[in-house]
Amino acid sequence: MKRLIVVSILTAMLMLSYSSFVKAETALWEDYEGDVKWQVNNWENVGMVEVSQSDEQASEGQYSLKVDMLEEAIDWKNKVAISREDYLNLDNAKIMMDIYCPYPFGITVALAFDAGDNWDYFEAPSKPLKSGWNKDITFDLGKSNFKCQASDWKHAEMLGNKDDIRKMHILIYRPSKMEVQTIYIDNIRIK
Ligand SMILES: [Ca+2]
Repeated sequence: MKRLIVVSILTAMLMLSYSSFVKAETALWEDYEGDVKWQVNNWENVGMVEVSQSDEQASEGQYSLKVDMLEEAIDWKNKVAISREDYLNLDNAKIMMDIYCPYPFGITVALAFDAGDNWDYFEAPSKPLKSGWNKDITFDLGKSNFKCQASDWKHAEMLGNKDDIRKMHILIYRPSKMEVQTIYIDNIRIK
């Protein structure tokens, strides 16, 4: 009987550790179900934008992040940028997210990071959004396709200090002349 109990406990422990291992494979990092942790960037070359929690267009749970772009896009100011501070180890990582985009074409999304003690900026190539749901948009952070100061702002470098990320930025690029627009983001995962 005693041995049976020990075996049962061991089996339960094994199953528990297996389930936490599976969860660690793809971790939900941002679900927008709680307080909004994202700030709007006020860099010179970004347009006005507001973010808020929304109960529309959630792909996970009940809420998403509503991103209201409030200014006409022009050539040198053709994007908006929102950011969340967090210490992350993104070595060998991929980032996945879902975006609902009600517009037919022309909008793209990119990820960027501030990394290391100097908070150096690295930006991944952008990906096009199609009309409607864009589920599982995936950024592979292991490629030499980041632009940064060291690459003279060409997409040619590895993400530096990827085990010491300080802040994640989501950038929405828009064609010139696009005016007020709203998209929704949800379910950001780290794989
Ligand atoms: Ca959600």
